[in-house]
Amino acid sequence: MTLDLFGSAHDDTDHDTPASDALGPGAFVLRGFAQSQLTALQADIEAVVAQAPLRHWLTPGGKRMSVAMTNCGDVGWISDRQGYRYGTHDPLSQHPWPSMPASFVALARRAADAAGYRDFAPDACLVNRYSLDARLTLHQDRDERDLGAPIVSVSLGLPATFLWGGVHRSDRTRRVRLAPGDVVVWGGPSRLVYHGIVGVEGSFDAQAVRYNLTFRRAR
Ligand code: MD3
Ligand code: FE
Repeated sequence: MTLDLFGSAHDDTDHDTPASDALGPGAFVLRGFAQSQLTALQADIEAVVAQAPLRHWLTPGGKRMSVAMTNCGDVGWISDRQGYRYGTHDPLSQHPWPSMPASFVALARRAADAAGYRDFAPDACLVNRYSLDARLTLHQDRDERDLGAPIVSVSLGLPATFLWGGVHRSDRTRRVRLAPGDVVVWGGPSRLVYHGIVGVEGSFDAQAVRYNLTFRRAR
């Protein structure tokens, strides 16, 4: 699949909602790209969580993260008093992380391809679960060995407000709403951009959460 991401050569005045927005150089929001697969993806998340439960990591400073996390794939992202890193085993069970469901691998590769990144082969999938009080403060993703590979993120459940900054922490930020089924691909000059999650949209009486799958080439 090829998206006409810049659309300069054709007339698209009859489209109210673009299929994709360029967030910045090398970064694209693919609106609704995973829409038809949300039910299947949710079932696969539940299977992963049954093997490796969601948990709140401690930051190196000893604070409990508000986002609950788990992993699947060859390596998983871990945080504790010793720091941030990727590891092959779940520290809770001491078992290897569950393997990445085929549906995850195929979606991540198809999305990367649509954004112009060929042959993306993620070896790590971080599963983030946001309840209404969860936040992810502005940060860079730089624990991966190969910063040349893109990152693909898939949103499910409640919508969220994503914060998109620049390569310096103090750069100005913009807010981007991420809805279920939206897929974002970040690479090239945008790979080290500061980003975060301001919060999710929902009412406190509903038992709803947001999930985000983040696919990376970590090793
Ligand atoms: C932009 N997760 O897990 S995904 C994270 O919605 C993380 O759970 C957020 O940031 C979430 O580290 C945002 C989008 C994302 C992921 C990696 C990026 C955006 C990125 C790396 C570089 C630039
Ligand atoms: Fe991040």
